[in-house]
Amino acid sequence: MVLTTKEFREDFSKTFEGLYAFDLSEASPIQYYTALGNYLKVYSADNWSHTNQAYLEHQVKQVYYFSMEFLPGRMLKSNLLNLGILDTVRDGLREMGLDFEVIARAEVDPALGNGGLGRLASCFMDSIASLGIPGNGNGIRYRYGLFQQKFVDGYQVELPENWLRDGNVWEVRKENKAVMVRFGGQAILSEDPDGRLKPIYSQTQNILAVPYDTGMIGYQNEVVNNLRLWSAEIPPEEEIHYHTIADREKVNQITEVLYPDDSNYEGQILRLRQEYFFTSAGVQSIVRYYKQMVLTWQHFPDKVAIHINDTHPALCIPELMRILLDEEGLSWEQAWEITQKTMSYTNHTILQEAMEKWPVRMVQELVPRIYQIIEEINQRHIDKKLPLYTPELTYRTTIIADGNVKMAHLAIIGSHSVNGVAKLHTEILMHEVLRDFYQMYPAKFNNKTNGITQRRWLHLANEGLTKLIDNKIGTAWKTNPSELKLFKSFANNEDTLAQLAEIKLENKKQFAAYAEKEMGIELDPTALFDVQIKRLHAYKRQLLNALHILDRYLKIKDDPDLDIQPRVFIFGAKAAPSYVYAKQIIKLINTIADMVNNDPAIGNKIKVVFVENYGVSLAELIIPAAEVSEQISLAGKEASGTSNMKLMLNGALTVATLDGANVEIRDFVGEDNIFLFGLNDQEVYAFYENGTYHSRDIYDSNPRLQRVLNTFIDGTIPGIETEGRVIFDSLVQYNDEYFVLKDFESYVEVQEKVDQLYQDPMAWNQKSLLNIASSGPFSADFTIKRYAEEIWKTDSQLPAIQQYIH
Ligand code: F58
Repeated sequence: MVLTTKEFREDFSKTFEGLYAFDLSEASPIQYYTALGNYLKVYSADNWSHTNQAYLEHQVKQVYYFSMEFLPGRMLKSNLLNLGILDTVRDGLREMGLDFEVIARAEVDPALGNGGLGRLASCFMDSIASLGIPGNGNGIRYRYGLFQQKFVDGYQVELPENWLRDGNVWEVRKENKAVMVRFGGQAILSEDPDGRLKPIYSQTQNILAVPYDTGMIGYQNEVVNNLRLWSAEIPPEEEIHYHTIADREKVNQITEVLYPDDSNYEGQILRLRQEYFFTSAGVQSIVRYYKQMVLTWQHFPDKVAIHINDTHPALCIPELMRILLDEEGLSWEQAWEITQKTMSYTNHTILQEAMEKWPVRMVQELVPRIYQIIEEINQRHIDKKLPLYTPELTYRTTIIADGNVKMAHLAIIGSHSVNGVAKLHTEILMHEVLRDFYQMYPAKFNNKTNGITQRRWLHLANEGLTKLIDNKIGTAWKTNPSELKLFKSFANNEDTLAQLAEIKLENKKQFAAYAEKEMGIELDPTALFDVQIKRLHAYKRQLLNALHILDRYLKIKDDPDLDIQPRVFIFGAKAAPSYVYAKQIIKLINTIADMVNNDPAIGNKIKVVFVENYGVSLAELIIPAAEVSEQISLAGKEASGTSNMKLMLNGALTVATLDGANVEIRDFVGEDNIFLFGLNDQEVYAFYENGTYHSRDIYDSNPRLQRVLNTFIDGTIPGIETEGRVIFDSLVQYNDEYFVLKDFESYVEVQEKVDQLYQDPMAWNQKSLLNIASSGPFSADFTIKRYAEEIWKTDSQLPAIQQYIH
């Protein structure tokens, strides 16, 4: 059934009047948006319930993707696209005299994640539904999302993100599906009448976990999967025990706020509480669902796959054990076999400081029964491995060590699959970071290079480019992204290259309009747009980018008539509020921006734009306008990266170290179409091992770099006495942990090559086109296919679901 604009207008008007009881013409954008959201919920309701029905009726295997974070971005447009009615609704609204873009912008962008890991989870939700794979997300409904970032005098200031202020049209509260999560108290083991040891709980605190479900709509395939986010509440029957506001607050606190750290694990008990809260709630609801199917427990792994997105949900493992042992009466051996077969784990980082470990005392106090189970898992692991490996190796792999519970060890031991997120990253896990485990369990290890959904990052974000590709190669690439490679045959077609350039220019103008309106910075849209967008972290080396800008600045100051390619340097980055050094780098870059942007001697030759409050929505504006993609982390440190893939898909050329997925980007696009520089991971490791890196020597021997670094401390950059000194010292005095100085020379060299190539627009556009055409392999659809086939063993259920239609 094809929706006509007339039908849409009628139904939409009815929805609107039912909601607001007044005439459409008097409403605000948020009201139109809310009405549209409600309309869509009704429009897709049948598909949602049919999908559920099909899964239950056919008793298919389902995957549950447990993630502490989901970063879905605004959902109105993507839901319309996936439902196949984007154009109809847009046209219908226009006929009613309404501006669709204004309405779409009224939606808040739910920032329920920090960065790459959370966004990956949401790209995966889109692909799982679009492939018709029975899959569910499981996470936390934070009352406040990641802080809003403001700049005050160049400093980052954090404001609360009250994303639920206007309500959330997409979610459905399911009070009838609530479960109880137990914290604290004591768990005393005693024998039950059958002689089994069972815990008797006393003085526990019981928290009600209430799910809020959101439909994950597949791309034009009638599938609607489920994202379930849990909220903590006082159980009504226990209200009587909560006497003070402080007591009540403690319960609400559990799901109150997202931890804003993207690279340091947060050792606070509230974080652990959050982790157990959503894993316990999720696992309990899975078990309840499974029991409807009346199957024996042995079949559990044939029907359920639980995926642990980094270690934050690793308590799924002892939680499933607890339920199987204590509530369902299985033996340890049976329960353990089921648990291992059910669980799989993805690692997203090799940074030591990001590895979660919890003090034993904390775990014992917070979840005593879970701790007992972890202890038993640990003991059995040791008993099993000691006869096979040296004691040293065995003890290096224990879950409990030095008074801590190591979550990665628990996740690896309790899962049947462990994967990294790019080839290089997986290699580093196998041969460096997790080599002891790789020796014990070689078959568990596998790679799943990250991917992105081309629906959001190309169709929706870059409609101009989408149309061009459609015109040239047809639309089959939308469901089979490998078809994008057909676009390669236009690499020598001048007409196509000119169109590509025109689209890019248009996108640049749109970003320029934003910069002008929001920041008062005037940009020349014909300048080269150079983009680095990602969390602010020393290892990602936004500093290296800043050094390059300063190097150019000094060159132009020396010779104001210098003929140099004008560039706009665009940054978007939030720093963790407690990460002082990262915040100092923000202040530094903002000050450089002020200095450079307002210097008449520089003019349009350099502009620096540091956008405030970078997130999914801003990424959708920036990425289509980008020409250079900065992927300049120290080799070996970035697990994969995903902005590298989004930028490539939109025609940016990558300036990169051989890190994370950049390596695979190089492999697909070819060495001639990417700008590589810097140390590789082996060279970095060699420096670590032989301790021969001395950054001061580089400072002393390189006058060009010296001059750049001196601007931090000699007053050239005004008003950064403190920050400038700290950063200078970190690089020169304290031996430059991330080899910024070491890579400087080759970085500026490669940037000169970028400038040269840009002088030849056709050559540039050709490489841009080849990047777009080579980005198909990074579609999350492929990544998810591999997860489904190789790890989860879930099958697409499109026919089963579609049988319900009509
Ligand atoms: C990121 N990790 C990796 N962690 O840094 C990036 O290379 C990779 O592409 C991406 O995952 C997806 O695999 C990341 O974003 C976090 O934000 C965690 C959030 C919770 C606390 C610890 C860090």
